[in-house]
Formats: sequence, structure tokens, C-alpha cells
Amino acid sequence: MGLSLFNLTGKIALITGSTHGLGMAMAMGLGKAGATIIVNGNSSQEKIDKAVALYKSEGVTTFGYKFNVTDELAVKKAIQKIESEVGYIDILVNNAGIIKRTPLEEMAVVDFKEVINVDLVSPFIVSKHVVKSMIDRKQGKIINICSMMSELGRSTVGAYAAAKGGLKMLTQNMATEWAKHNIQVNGIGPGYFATSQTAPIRVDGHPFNEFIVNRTPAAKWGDPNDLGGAAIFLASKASDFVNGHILYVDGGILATIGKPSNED
Ligand code: GCO
Repeated sequence: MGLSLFNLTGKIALITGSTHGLGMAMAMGLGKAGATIIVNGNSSQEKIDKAVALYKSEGVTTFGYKFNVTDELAVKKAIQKIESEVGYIDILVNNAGIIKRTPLEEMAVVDFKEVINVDLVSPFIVSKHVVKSMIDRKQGKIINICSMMSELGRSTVGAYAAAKGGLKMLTQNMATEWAKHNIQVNGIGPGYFATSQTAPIRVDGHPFNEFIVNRTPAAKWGDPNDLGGAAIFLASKASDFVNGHILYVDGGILATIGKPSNED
């Protein structure tokens, strides 16, 4: 058995929102474990092409597809195109997501709905269209990218927490319905990582920056590359009997109540 359990050679992995940030870090990990990577984004073809070039410069076999994960018709067409041009998808990572930081009492309903739509509805849409071939082939891996907010609330991110809490339960329900087809559906819950998404709350002197370092037993922000191993595990044969599990990669945040700010 050994390391071959983690070898993804011959597998095709679609990672939504993988032109940058945590999506790129996880996709790069899967690619370096042997998977062919399908990069997705919806901002610009230029951004996708740039990302594809970066993956290829690291020796990863890569293809890029621009489509909006919230648009079911666009997703259906894109999955059909990928299946005909590259092959059936063996591994799906539902990573694409947005966040809006606003106190709930001030949040516009349209903004609340947009966060739910991108962070919760789109994993359902993409999974619904990818899982068809997985069911037919009696194999597949789906990884939903959850959050600390799948377990904990935080002021100003109520819509995001509602979406990520829902995504945890959607993960468990997908596992319930699709495990009998030899499809393993699990989640990764990143802690606080140094990305563009957290840049506004990570600037030096921002109270949240110091708070997170103090609240995290590992006493630091996560490095996106710390997520590659978790993605490889949940995408590989090593997790063939793991279903509906949310693997938190959080430096210990969920393990602790925290400590007084004056304690080392
Ligand atoms: C925030 C952060 C979080 C992290 C991550 C934590 O504003 O609290 O952006 O949402 O990005 O989701 O798991």
C-alpha cells in the first residue's frame, strides 16, 4: 500500500475558483500528486490562461475553463465540454466562494442571497452535473470547502456562516446519498489563511490579525500550501472509507476555547 495510496496519476480533478488563493494551492497539491487539473474561474480568460501557465510551469498537466458556477446552464455545458475534451471528472473540489463582511442588521437581502448563491447553491449545482458520470462509473471524490464558520459564528460574516454551515450539512447529505455508488463526499475546513480574501483583516495593526494569532494554538496564519496534503488525502484511495467528514486544517482553532491575551 504505502505512498501509492496517495498517487493521483490518471485522475482528472476539477477545482472551482482555482486561479488563485486556496483553490490554487489545493489544485497544485493534487497536480503534483499526479492528477490532471481543470482550472476554473469566472473573472477573465486572461486570469485563467495565466493560472494554467503557472500550473504547467510546475509540471502539472492542466486545462482551463471559464464558467460561472452559479449558472446551471453554463455549468452543464462546461462539464459536457470538459468530459468531451479532457475526460470524465474523478475529483471535484467545490472551492469557489465569496464573502461579504457586513453587520446583519445592515446587510442588503440581495447581498445575503448572493453569498448563499455562490457559497452554497453553486456546490450543489456543480456536484449535481459532475456526479452523473461518477454514479455511472461507480467511483468519485467530491470535496466541499467549508470554513471555521461551518462551526462558529463571527460578527459581520453572517451570510457566509449560514452558507458554510449549510455546506457542512450538504456535504453530509451528499455522502448519505452517493456513498452507495462508491463516491466519497467530504469537506475541508480551512482555518485562517494568508490569502487575498483575508488580506483586509490581516493588515499589520488590524485587531483581527492579533486576535487570530492569539486564538490559533499554532500561533500563526495558515500558509495555503498547508492545505495540499488534506486535499490529496480526501482525493485519493487513502480516504475510500471516509464519508461525510469535514477535515479541519486550522492550526488547532476548533480544539480550544482560546487563552487570555496576556498568556503565552
Ligand atoms: C473572516 C475570514 C474567514 C476565513 C475562513 C475561516 O472574515 O472571518 O475571511 O471567513 O476566510 O472562512 O475558515
